[in-house]
Amino acid sequence: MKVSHVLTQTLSLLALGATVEGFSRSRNEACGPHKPFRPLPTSSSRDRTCHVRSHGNGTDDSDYILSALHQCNHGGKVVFDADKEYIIGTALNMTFLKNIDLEVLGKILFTNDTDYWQANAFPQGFQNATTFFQLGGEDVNMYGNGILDGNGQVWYDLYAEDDLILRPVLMGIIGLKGGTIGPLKLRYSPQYYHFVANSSDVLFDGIDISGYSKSDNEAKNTDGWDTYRSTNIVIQNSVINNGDDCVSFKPNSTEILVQNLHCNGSHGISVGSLGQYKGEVDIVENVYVYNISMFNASDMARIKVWPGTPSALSADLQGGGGSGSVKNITYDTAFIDNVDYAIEVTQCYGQDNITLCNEFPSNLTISNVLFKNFRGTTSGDYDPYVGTIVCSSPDTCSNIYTSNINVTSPIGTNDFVCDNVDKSLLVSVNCTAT
Ligand SMILES: *[C@@H]1O[C@H](CO)[C@@H](O)[C@H](O)[C@H]1NC(C)=O
Ligand SMILES: *[C@@H]1O[C@H](CO)[C@@H](O)[C@H](O)[C@H]1NC(C)=O
Ligand SMILES: *[C@@H]1O[C@H](CO)[C@@H](O)[C@H](O)[C@H]1NC(C)=O
Ligand SMILES: *[C@@H]1O[C@H](CO)[C@@H](O)[C@H](O)[C@H]1NC(C)=O
Ligand SMILES: *[C@@H]1O[C@H](CO)[C@@H](O)[C@H](O)[C@H]1NC(C)=O
Ligand SMILES: *[C@@H]1O[C@H](CO)[C@@H](O)[C@H](O)[C@H]1NC(C)=O
Ligand SMILES: *[C@@H]1O[C@H](CO)[C@@H](O)[C@H](O)[C@H]1NC(C)=O
Ligand SMILES: *[C@@H]1O[C@H](CO)[C@@H](O)[C@H](O)[C@H]1NC(C)=O
Ligand SMILES: *[C@@H]1O[C@H](CO)[C@@H](O)[C@H](O)[C@H]1NC(C)=O
Ligand SMILES: *[C@@H]1O[C@H](CO)[C@@H](O)[C@H](O)[C@H]1NC(C)=O
Ligand SMILES: *[C@@H]1O[C@H](CO)[C@@H](O)[C@H](O)[C@H]1NC(C)=O
Ligand SMILES: CC(=O)N[C@H]1CO[C@H](CO)[C@@H](O)[C@@H]1O
Repeated sequence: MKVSHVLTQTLSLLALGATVEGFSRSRNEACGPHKPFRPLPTSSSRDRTCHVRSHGNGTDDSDYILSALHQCNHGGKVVFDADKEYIIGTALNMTFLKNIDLEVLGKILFTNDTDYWQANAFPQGFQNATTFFQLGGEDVNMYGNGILDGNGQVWYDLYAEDDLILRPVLMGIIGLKGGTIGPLKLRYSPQYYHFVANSSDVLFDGIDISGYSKSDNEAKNTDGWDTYRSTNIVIQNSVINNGDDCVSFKPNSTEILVQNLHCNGSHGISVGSLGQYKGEVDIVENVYVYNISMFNASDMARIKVWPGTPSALSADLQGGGGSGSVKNITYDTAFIDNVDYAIEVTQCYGQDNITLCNEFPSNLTISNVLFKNFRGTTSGDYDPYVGTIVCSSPDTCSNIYTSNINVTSPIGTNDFVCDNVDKSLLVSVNCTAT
């Protein structure tokens, strides 16, 4: 039964991917079954085509790419040919794009020159994130089902030696207003697969993410998407095989719709972490997450907020004390298999000492959250618990609801840890511990 579920899901994703292959100019029509918070703008038509040349001998093709983009900007289509491999060894600032398509049929490979990229990748000012390129502007579509390969192995190995190295994000979507990204295959990102910042009205559709380390050094922080300072974003019909958040809503993500995802090996669909930086105000508001299949993960639905006082769990995981709010978040319809927690709400992120956490309640409030229609089985890692909903004080959370949560552990228990929340609103959840 499990197997047939996986097959059906995969087949339906393939079918959906196929319908966008021809590329629909109406981004809004391409969204389904739920529509975005605000209608997405329609793409203008393209009237000319530029093929990107490649050296074909391992030499950096960046100049060829930039010249094709300039030639076909304002109404054209740039094609990365099917039979070619393009090498990118230069950080590309592609924020000048307007009314242009990038059709990636072949493969784009980023060089393994970690010294160059650490010095030249674009710093994005959030969690030390840098990006190989920044793609932005207005009305930009990138599709074709070709491959972007981040050559991650050298980075996974280097990070194991020094966790302060700056690993580039594969897809930097920075300041994009109106766009469709996908179908595309993304492989071996050194860090997150997408960083989406300062962007609005963007649809991600038919993204296939995969890339594991071949050495003993894990591929870490390989989030599928991190959204930041962005609004009206849709992420749908995608398959994500990774080792960190499948999708993560970072500070100032609003009006985000996520639907029809198959996530495998991840940390779930996460709000946060938020409140990491003292003095900053983080807002995540109006998020709808629908129809997620979550396999072999630490969490399905997760809201992670730092406590009111700073802490340092490790060199690159430290923070706390920031303020803000998480409001109007819905997780509707989820199937889980081998997932540690179906639901995890914490305001003690990054802090192991619960006494200390409760002494300094989070400055970031959580309200109007709904989890409904969950089914499946956990991993058993937290037996007898299958979820935890814990706030740092009775005043920092309000209106957290659950309904139709039918999740059990492999030994048949359905216990939840619930604290500092109104348990009368937690319908179908078995709060047995505080
Ligand atoms: C790669 O090809 C270009 C011509 O496209 C040539 O100028 C360059 O020397 C070649 N580099 C190598 C390493 O073969
Ligand atoms: C990227 O290009 C834009 C213009 O398109 C420019 O305003 C911006 O400063 C550039 N950013 C970097 C980091 O070079
Ligand atoms: C980096 O890439 C070059 C060119 O493809 C290759 O010759 C070299 O072995 C690679 N280095 C590492 C450390 O993988
Ligand atoms: C986003 O825009 C703000 C304001 O213009 C700017 O300061 C910031 O560098 C931009 N990029 C990111 C990733 O926030
Ligand atoms: C999850 O990924 C593993 C590889 O790490 C693969 O063997 C397995 O089939 C995947 N499962 C699902 C349900 O996608
Ligand atoms: C997020 O939005 C809040 C409220 O508008 C603002 O105070 C804060 O500076 C923003 N944060 C970022 C990182 O843009
Ligand atoms: C809250 O989110 C829902 C979608 O889950 C949306 O329909 C509604 O308009 C949002 N509420 C507000 C006040 O924006
Ligand atoms: C960012 O990098 C600096 C310097 O390498 C380091 O001190 C800091 O801990 C890093 N911050 C994060 C959030 O990784
Ligand atoms: C946890 O925090 C409390 C309150 O600040 C403190 O008394 C206690 O020693 C801390 N425990 C550990 C293990 O650090
Ligand atoms: C919960 O799910 C199990 C199978 O996973 C099913 O047998 C049972 O009928 C479901 N219960 C409800 C109340 O939906
Ligand atoms: C709640 O959990 C307890 C302890 O595991 C169990 O005995 C009880 O049957 C559960 N209640 C429901 C309604 O499932
Ligand atoms: C900026 C702000 O609101 N800071 C407060 C965060 O919460 C701690 C206690 O939990 C207060 O001491 C701070 O003043």
